[in-house]
Amino acid sequence: MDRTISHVDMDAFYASCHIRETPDLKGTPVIIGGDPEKGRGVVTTCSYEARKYGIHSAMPISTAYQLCPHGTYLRPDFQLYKSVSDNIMGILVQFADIFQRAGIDEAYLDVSQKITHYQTPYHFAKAIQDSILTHERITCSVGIAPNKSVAKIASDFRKPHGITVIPPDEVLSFLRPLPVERISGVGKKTKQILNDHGIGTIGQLEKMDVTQLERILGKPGGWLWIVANGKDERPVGYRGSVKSVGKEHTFTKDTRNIQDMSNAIEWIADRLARRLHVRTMEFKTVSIKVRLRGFRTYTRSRTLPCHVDTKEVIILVSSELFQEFRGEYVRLLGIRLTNLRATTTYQENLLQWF
Ligand code: TTP
Ligand code: MG
Repeated sequence: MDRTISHVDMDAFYASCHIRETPDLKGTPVIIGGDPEKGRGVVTTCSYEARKYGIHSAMPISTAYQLCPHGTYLRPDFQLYKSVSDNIMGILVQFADIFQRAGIDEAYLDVSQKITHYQTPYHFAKAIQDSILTHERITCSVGIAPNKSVAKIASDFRKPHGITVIPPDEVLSFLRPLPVERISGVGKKTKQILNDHGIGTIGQLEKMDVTQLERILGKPGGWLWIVANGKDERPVGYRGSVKSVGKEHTFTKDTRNIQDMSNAIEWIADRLARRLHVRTMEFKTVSIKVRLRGFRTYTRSRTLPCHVDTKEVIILVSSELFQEFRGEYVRLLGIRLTNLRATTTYQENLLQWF
């Protein structure tokens, strides 16, 4: 059955994060890099206005400065990028049947079901762009195609703030004229080897004999042939070996105040639920860790009848497990979720169990 896959990639991500914090920078050349004051290091990324001056990633800052002395040169702020990224992933996951974060500013979404609720794929892509722009003040580019590698090439096709939709019967005609380096993973070296063999476009890759390609490039040759022929069938999904997610809170002063406890539980549950959502995972076991005054530490767990992913369940179960410690002075409270698995199926509403 045909799938519909979307790849979403933020435009000039690091630069866009700074611009959203300082709106006066909007529409101006903004360059993020190593050590701008001393003119050392390289450009990490830059706004599209800076790209007009010929500035690009990996260029020495000193060269960038010569090209555009009036640009704004900023040091990276990774905490900012991480928090904006988490928020964006939280939005994107809601548009996906299956979600996969693929980097700080990009994600793959299997949208085969969800997209059918929209008038056209274009409207769906526009809804994603509008939602991220409204809530996070960042523009992004969206590709929609029948598989991951084509969706990725498509999202890059009309940057910035672009939408490119490639229906199944247009995959090959879309790919054919593009240079081989548009395929994710084809760097300078691979491009050179292919060019040396007279292969410049994806269309030429498509027509090659796969065994000959493997002779030239080894195993990656076979993979490039699959991509060029629109036959990438990799599923969207989080590939990682996360076994559990947990978070702890240490109170500034030992407390037995019930409100302090429920605030802490709610805060931790919120963080954990978000972490699960960006990975599209669900849990079955909730454990709490309680450290009382005098460093006595206890853990309690409960395994639920089925997998779930909601914050409300984390709060309910943790609060119940905490009951036996009511009245004690608490120093630290932690919650851990285990028995994780990828969310692929419709979730039962577990709240009915309580
Ligand atoms: P990219 O998505 O490759 O680049 P970008 O978002 O800045 O620009 P584009 O509009 O072309 O997508 O990478 C995302 C972020 O990752 C980028 O803002 C900075 C960081 N990055 C590096 O740290 N090193 C690098 O070599 C590249 C390419 C990006
Ligand atoms: Mg990007």
